[in-house]
Amino acid sequence: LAAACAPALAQTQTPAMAPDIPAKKFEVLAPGADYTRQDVMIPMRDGVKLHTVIVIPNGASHAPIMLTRTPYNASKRAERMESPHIDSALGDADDAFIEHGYIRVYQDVRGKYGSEGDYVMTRPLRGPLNNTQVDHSTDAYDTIDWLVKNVKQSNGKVGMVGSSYEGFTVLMALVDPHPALKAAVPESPMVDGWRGDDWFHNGAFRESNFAYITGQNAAPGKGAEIVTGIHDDYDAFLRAGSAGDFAHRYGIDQLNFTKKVFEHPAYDGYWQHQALDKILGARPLTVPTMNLVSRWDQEDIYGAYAVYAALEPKDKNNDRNFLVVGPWRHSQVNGDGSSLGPFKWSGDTAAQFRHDIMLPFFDQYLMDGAPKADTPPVWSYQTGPNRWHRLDKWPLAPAATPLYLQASGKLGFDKPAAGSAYDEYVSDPAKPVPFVPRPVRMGDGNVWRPWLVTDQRAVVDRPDVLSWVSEPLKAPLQLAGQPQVKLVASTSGTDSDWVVKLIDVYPDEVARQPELGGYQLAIAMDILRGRYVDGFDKPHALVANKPTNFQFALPNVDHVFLPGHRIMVQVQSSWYPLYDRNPQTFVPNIFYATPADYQKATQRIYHAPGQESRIELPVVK
Ligand code: PG9
Repeated sequence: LAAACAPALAQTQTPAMAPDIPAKKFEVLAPGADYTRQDVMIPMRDGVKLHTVIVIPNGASHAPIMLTRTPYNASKRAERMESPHIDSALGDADDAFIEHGYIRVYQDVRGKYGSEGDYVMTRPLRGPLNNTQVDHSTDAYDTIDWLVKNVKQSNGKVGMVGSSYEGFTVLMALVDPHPALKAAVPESPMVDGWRGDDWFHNGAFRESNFAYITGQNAAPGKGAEIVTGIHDDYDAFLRAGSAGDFAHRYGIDQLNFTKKVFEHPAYDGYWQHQALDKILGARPLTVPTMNLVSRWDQEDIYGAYAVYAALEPKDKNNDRNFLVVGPWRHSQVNGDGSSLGPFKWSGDTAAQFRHDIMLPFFDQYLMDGAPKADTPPVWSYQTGPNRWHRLDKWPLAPAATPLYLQASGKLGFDKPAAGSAYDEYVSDPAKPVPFVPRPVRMGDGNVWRPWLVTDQRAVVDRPDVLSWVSEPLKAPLQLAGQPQVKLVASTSGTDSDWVVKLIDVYPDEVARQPELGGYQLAIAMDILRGRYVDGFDKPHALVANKPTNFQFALPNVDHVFLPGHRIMVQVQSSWYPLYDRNPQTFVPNIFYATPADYQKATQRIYHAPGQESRIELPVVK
């Protein structure tokens, strides 16, 4: 009866059961859009295709191309917002390129996100470590070749930019570069993962990497997260034991990259053959390159200076090799650079760089008919006075002015007198010094990103942290270069870490910003794993209780200690859990140290005639 009463079905062209999800990718129309986006698969010389997003502003013609090759999902980089407007779709980092009508290209590196092929972490160059026919240098070459032949709106000139891993891919493109690659800005590039970039610093392993390694290697797309169920990373790592034990407990040791790291704890061929400063230093410099790094770069503070130094002798006409250092944390150049932690700068220093320095630099080489840019050889933000300055070279001064540790916690430019010969502390691996106040949350950006400017008062009173401090300065003291640590120290164990911090102690009261009263701002700090005292590829046991010269460089500084401020040096033997603990007993491979290897040790820092612990400062006279 119901069927008999139902109205007759109208005749339509779309049957009720036609599938509702189209077979062909659906594109929403965006009337009024000011750009088009193309997703293409670009073939490499071995047949593997790489997913590439090309964003072309409407009306573009003879436009330059700006390329970034990323392991972090190319699609997302052109999707800040779903928007018909190019400046909403691309990120802040691209504001300058949008302003001048660049074609913006993002590509997934091989094996990540939309790209085919095998992913190998920071894939080494073809050679001793890579017997395939492809690397990031060939992939960049093949990509650029395809872009200039296929993107009809371009003028055939390509620039490359990117930070960190993306800075590494910029540098790789400079190895036998494609002739259409006309200028490059590697930002905080990962250059040498052992000496002082992501994985180790002077042989001490950075445990923050475990989260990165699982995030990056567990899957071609977004990887996995480590789930410890422990709020404080300090506890999570300490309860596990060695770095190897931690990796095993959470299954991270199944990943090949973890295995590679664990199998190469020293600076052997695996790391040496990947050191990009050495690789680039051995080749001609043809592409104008602006090396950029952040002053408080918590991930890659080493590499940009090393590449700049390796290329500088080739830059005979001062027109190929440049250096920019801003008052930033890692990659902050691509966001808002007005402040870092409680420190406020002279406006948005990152936007100042992007618009006033980077854009004219790229325009000069990429934009048809653009004027020559007024690019300083070195553009550096001097902290203390807080201002950019243009320099002819870097460093301005050699590390030639010793600042001596003295008795009674004093610090000064006079050699220590005879008397008390050393200070000592007990370093207990069961209670390592936290690198930031607990609870330690390394995955929290608010903790991790600005951590290098953390107030060092957080640890100054621990019995296992020693400090030496100068009188308040009567005149400004300008440093511009790389301080060198020369520590005369002994341990009652047979291996030891040495952490040394150079600190600007603010006056007791800072009326303009009261929270800075007495602040202990580290302007340079780093760690040395003692077993490498005679060479990074020559680990050996230390002789217990023997005063030994431990030497290493601190990160570069461009800083003025202002009158009324004091200089402080802090020394400690752990920095946890950012750096894995030294068991203080020599073992062949610290990744596999057993609980019994972790022993308390008495550490002595000498300040006696003939045994002068000091930091040699690059003082500008
Ligand atoms: N610092 C990150 C990284 C670079 C290269 C290798 C591993 C990590 C990054 O920010 O990309």
